[in-house]
Amino acid sequence: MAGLKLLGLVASPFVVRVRMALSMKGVSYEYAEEDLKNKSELLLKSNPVHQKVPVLIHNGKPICESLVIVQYVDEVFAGPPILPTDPYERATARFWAAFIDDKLCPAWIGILRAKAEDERAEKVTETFAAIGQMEEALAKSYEGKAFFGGESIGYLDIVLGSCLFWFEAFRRMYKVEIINSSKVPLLAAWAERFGKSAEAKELVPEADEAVQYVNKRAAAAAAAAAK
Ligand SMILES: N[C@@H](CCC(=O)N[C@@H](CS)C(=O)NCC(=O)O)C(=O)O
Repeated sequence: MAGLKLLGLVASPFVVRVRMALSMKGVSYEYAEEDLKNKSELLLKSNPVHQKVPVLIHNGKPICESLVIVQYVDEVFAGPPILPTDPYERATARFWAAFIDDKLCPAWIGILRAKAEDERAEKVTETFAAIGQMEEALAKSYEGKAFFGGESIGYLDIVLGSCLFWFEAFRRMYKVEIINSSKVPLLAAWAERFGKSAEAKELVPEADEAVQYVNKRAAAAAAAAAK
């Protein structure tokens, strides 16, 4: 679509959310991959506050922050609703999306950034605690539903589902199983359904993408340290 451009990063779960939302609405757009070590002028100008991807630029106007962008896409483009239409269900979905971004994401990203084993162990504990709360949410608020969105994928599914390829990468890299079927059976079953969905198959990268990203960053850091 003319006038719609996404600044992104293939390995970013936050970008994957936006790509899934645009796809659910059947909207086409121009995609530009950013190099976070050498951010484009357009990114710096479009998101001067955080200087992060994703940024969606719609008719020259930037929209920043993945959850805000997904809600914007839902409001602006025709097609199936992404957020629930019922106000209470919408509020509940927003509550859990905020929980994912405020509690779960900092914990699992902390596993990646940890400089020492004890710090990593602390972040693993925090991640399991947050995942445990998501399991309770599934049991209480989403009982009997295939997805958080009901019979099909919706807002919370893309918010959490966009992180799953990183969780698989963690299983391979650190032997940490964030979604373990004996500890969080409902989430594990949901993750399996999500992974098999057409939306996920089309737009969620393989775990290899995350592993390669980590290896590339580690190699760049080692090269910088050796200078
Ligand atoms: N809360 C933001 C997080 C976005 C984010 O952390 N993006 C990362 C890539 S995964 C980024 O652009 N980092 C650049 C930087 O920190 O300099 C959102 O939901 O959009």
